[in-house]
Amino acid sequence: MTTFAPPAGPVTGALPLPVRRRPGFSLEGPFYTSAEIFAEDIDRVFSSQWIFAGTEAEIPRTGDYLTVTFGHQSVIVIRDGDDVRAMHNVCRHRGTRLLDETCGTVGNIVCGYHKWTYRTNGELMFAPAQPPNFDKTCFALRSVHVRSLDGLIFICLAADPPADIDTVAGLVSPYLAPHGLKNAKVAARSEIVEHGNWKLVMENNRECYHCDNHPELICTFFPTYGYEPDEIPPNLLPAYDRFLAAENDLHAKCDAAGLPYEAIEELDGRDVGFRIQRESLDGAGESFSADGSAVCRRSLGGFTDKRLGRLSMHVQPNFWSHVLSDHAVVFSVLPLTVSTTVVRTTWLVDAEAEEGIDYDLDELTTVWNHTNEQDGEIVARAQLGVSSPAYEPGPYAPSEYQVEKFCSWYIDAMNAGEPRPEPAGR
Ligand code: 3BY
Ligand code: FES
Repeated sequence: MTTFAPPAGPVTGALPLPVRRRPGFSLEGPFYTSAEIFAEDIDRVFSSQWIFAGTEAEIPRTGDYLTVTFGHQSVIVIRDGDDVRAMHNVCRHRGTRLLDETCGTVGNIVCGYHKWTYRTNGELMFAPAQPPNFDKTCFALRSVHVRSLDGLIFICLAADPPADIDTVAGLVSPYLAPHGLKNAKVAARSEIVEHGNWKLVMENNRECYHCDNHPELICTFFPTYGYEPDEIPPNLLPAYDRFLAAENDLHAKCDAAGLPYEAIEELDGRDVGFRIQRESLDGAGESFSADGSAVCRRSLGGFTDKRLGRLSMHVQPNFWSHVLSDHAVVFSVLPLTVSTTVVRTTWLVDAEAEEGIDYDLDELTTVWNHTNEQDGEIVARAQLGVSSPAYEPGPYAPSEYQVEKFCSWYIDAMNAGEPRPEPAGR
């Protein structure tokens, strides 16, 4: 638990360390508006902790790659045979950015400037017109630590990444493995730029206090998310009754199928703050759709029962996901500038599922496309408000406890993180 020392004044200019906040209250304005704090966010948080990069399903064949770009960092995540590798997107000749696209396929990685050419394992294989004694082995791309949690790829740029990831991998595997995400297929991707600081994007995701802004989502996502039973507001009591009945049904199914559903929640106080839980969905209980029925005819994981709710996983600082019986939707949040943030959404279906036969792309993506757009507007308005001199931190409601945990994790990460860490590898 952070001990609250009243801030001496607003945090301005160079970052005074340790950073502080008032527990239970939103962060002070400069955390969302200061270029100096943004630079520290990139170095102390995004370059020091494990961050979500994408899914193995996006890079099934050797040479398939993703780029993950945040602040001044850019990383290539690439398939190399059975391995997933990650390396800085920085040429070892004179530093040029190597790959510009967010995803694609290469035979080798060729720098556009002077054609230094790297294998998919990062080794330099060709550097034109160098002297005979030039030692290519000294100029492999700088590697970045990478871990796949049952198909969800996390990277860490620190030389010595938090070891916590192994514990978390073990805890979440029984939940994730049955869905076979590694062998899923990408049905759709979207990338939007939200006009707000990345922390506003994450804080918004961590609560459902605002969920009446999401008419499509709350057709199936119970808006009682985050509330204790005795805190349910009167207008949500009918939904809560449906939720309790749906939970009973789900737990019976999961017990019969041997699927874990209990929440594991360690969102702060450890390096890899995370939460995983299987929860029921409203309506038909199968998927994100207007009536809750499945939007893909093929099951993701070979389940015969479609009414398996949503397996949801959150990892600090930049990830959330929902894995359903018919598809999965995963999100990554990548800070671009102090007031702009990329939100990537990827929809996965079974590898054998065929568009137009098993699923309709619009039906599959409509709920989260609408929800993302609505959240983008919320975040832009939040950024405007916190940028005003009139803004002062306000109190979180009890159902916003995961926003509190996010902020607590963030403050701890800022205070623990190393400024400008040396990249791992050679
Ligand atoms: O985890 C999620 O995706 C949801 C969506 C709305 C609020 N949040 C808790
Ligand atoms: Fe890449 Fe010269 S900077 S080959």
